[in-house]
Amino acid sequence: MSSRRGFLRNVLAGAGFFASAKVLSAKEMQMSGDMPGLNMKGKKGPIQDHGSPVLVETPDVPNLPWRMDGNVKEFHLVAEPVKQEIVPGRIVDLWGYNGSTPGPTIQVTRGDRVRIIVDNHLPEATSMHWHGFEVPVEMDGAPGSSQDPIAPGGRFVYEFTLNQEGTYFYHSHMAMQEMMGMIGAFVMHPKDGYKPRVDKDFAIILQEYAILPNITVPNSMNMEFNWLTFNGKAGPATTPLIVRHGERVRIRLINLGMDHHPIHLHGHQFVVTGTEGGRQPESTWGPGNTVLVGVAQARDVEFVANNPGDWMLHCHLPHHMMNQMSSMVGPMSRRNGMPAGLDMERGMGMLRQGSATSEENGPSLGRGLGVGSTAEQRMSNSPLKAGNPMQRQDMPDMQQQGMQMGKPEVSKDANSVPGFPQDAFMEGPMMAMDKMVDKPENFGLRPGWSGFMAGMMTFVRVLPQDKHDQIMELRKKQEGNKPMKMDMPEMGHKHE
Ligand SMILES: [Cu+2]
Repeated sequence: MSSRRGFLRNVLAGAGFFASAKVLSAKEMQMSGDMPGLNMKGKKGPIQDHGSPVLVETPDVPNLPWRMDGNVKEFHLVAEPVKQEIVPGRIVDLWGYNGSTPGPTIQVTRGDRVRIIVDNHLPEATSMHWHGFEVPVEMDGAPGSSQDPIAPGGRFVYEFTLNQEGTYFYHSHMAMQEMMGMIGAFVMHPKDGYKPRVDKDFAIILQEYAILPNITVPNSMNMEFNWLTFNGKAGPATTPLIVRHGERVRIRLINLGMDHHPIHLHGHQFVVTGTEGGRQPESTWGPGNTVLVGVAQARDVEFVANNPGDWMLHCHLPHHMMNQMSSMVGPMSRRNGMPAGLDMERGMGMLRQGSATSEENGPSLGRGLGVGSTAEQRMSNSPLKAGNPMQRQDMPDMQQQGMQMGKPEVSKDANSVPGFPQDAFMEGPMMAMDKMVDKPENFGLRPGWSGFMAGMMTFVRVLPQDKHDQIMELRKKQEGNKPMKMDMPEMGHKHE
């Protein structure tokens, strides 16, 4: 049996794993593209450290499989509408690739000749840009100037040789399509690993959407956002990064949206080792624990996971640590609530009549979720009723599904305190849904943890060997229950 590490080397060397496969349909690719445990190399593998890089894991996002055509690594991306569950029960209409947004992660090795077939299954034209790639201009994907846009139902075949390494990404070059989710990670591995080598390598794509509570389609015109995601999931639905105590870890952060995100890690200092332009010289690495990932940028951070525990990793903008934020929803969701100036639609900058550039809409369009709007008045959200006002009799389903509906902790004079309520009703035991987001990676977290996770939040779980292995076992078991899974660690098995 070949070691996982040996296997990984084969994968990275393009050993033609899919040599016998035809170009897969989007659905098949989605299934086969999920490569569980690929990067779970044994710590004591038989092969000594020769510096070969570890495969990147993108939690909640599959890897894109390829086939070898001669010496060309051939990938297939389908631009298409996707339905995505960003938190339990919240399924939204986004656009992405191969059934997912972010699209599947592409991984190649420096020097690879790469072909990417892009099919457009969107109702409008698109174009694929390879962000930061040093490729011939006709492969750049700039619509109108370097190529004709890809018509609906059309195809464009990109092909180039890559002599770069680092954290890159691909995205539609239609601006509004970017805001519908059309991006994916593109990792270019060096031929030999970097020193010091990392044991775990993760990628996280930062995205944001403005979606009214009562509909499923993002308002890509909006300037403020109420759904903030890591790899297409908002906390607590994000999947924690699982590492062993003592391992060296790399996290590749990629941002495509309207905001810059200061990403903060608890319990550790890290160094920024790379940007969207590749690896930085070691002489530039300085310690930090928060890295600002600007729009269209990538940042690689590395650290030694020397502090055991379940550590938060999150964007530190307060509004980016919340879900479905909208100043109008609270008051409007309660009977006898006080008027708060605007209804939800207008509060979120949605058009009710007229055009986007009309006199009445032009100046204010897209300006926010109601906060700061001219009609906003100073007031508390609404008086609390006697008894338990947050007992959600209207949501029996949620409770059956495991939403924990406990009593919020509120002081007796709460209503007389200006500013109340703030976090009491946005976070905490009221919003816990541990069971609804149950998965191996969450195993053993403190009960009620999920009530405090929202938006761009996840964990780096620095675990002792036995706990780590336990989670990996659970993960393996769960993968075993999935249909059409690929048994990646055992190279003898063929794709079904
Ligand atoms: Cu942020």
